[in-house]
Amino acid sequence: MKTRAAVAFEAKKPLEIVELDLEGPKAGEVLVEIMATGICHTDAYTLDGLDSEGIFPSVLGHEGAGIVREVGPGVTSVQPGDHVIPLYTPECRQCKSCLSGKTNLCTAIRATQGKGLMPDGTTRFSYKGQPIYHYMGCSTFSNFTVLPEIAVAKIRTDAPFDKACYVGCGVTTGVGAVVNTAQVQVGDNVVVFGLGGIGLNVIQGAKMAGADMIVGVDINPSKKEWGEKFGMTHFVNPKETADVVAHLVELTDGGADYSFDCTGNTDVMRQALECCHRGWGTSVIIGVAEAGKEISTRPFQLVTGRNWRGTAFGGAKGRTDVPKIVDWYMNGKIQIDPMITHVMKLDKINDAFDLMHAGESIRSVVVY
Ligand code: NAD
Ligand code: AHE
Ligand code: ZN
Repeated sequence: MKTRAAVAFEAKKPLEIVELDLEGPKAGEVLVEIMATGICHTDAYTLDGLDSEGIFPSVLGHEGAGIVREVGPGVTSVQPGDHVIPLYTPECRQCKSCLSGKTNLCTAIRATQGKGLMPDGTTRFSYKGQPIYHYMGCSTFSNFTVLPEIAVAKIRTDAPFDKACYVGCGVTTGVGAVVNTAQVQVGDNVVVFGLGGIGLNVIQGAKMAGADMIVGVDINPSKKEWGEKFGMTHFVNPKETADVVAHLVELTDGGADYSFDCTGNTDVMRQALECCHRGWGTSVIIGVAEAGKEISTRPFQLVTGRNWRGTAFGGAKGRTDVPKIVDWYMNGKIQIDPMITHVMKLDKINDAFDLMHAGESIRSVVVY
């Protein structure tokens, strides 16, 4: 079949809207009509050529929601008409990682996914006879996409696609980092670096978990008002603060119980660790750093009891947890609507990247 898609032909170039050829689902795969997709900073990072796994030409996008239109042989868990969210972290429930119960990082298809391929080692997309690669196993910047059955979460049919798509990455990552990875407890003090599409979800997760102080840190002063909408109690602008770490340690009476990096900047990651409380504070890295960057600190920071952790997709097990997070939204436990600042059609998708780089959007969503 044909599908309209925004294709990343080359790094650092705008996406091009073209009609691609799409092969139907093979065994264990499903064809999904994407109804809406968010644009996450990770898409921008890959398009900017900063991802060591970036492959071109490809169809980016990993934060979508849509409807199953066709299933391949052997598919049993979803059927045509089901509403689904594509999962860049699948859940096969059979691999060593899934069976361990210790991680959400399913390994069933990670090797091919990282090469822009379906599990059988081929692509379903092509343009003028040449292969176009998949991205993070999702490729939601195409109106239709093919996904492995284990990489879709079935959600309720009354959830609006233009909001539910955000659960495909930003909401789950931010809220999940708090409730699954850090397991913030009532009364904890939390510091969040970077109040964008992820950081604001960390804030609302911390509020939901009953955190006491929720300190937001951002170099963009307009983020103060944004943080306050979701439960931030204090705001720090590093551009107006001589020693950010010392200031945060004093503000939190000795340091954060939990801090979160939602910037992808390795210098900020160090600050996030070092503002944690001596003896027990834990810093969770969410931000994705550009290829070649490394983190550092004095080992003494760890010797004296600070913990450095990371999280992918908020530690969420996609097929199990994503439908629950959609329920939290539908039941009013978490907010999504105010964070979706811009909605556009596919032909304006490059505007979403410009808005993000200018710090003018929280989330842009493309509606097909
Ligand atoms: P975003 O662009 O919406 O937000 C980034 C925020 O960081 C902005 O508000 C910006 O002003 C702020 N910032 C930049 N430099 C800063 C600094 N030096 N100090 C303080 N604040 C600073 O991006 P996003 O969509 O929220 O994504 C945030 C990061 O999380 C990205 O690196 C993205 O790739 C990553 N991410 C990771 C996961 C995961 O599973 N681990 C999932 C989604 C996104
Ligand atoms: N490909 C990069 C790493 C990118 C990365 O860390 N991705 C996160 C999700 S970001 C979503 O917006 C992730 O899930 N990582 C775990 C995984 O298995 O990819 C690189 O450095 O090569
Ligand atoms: Zn993302």
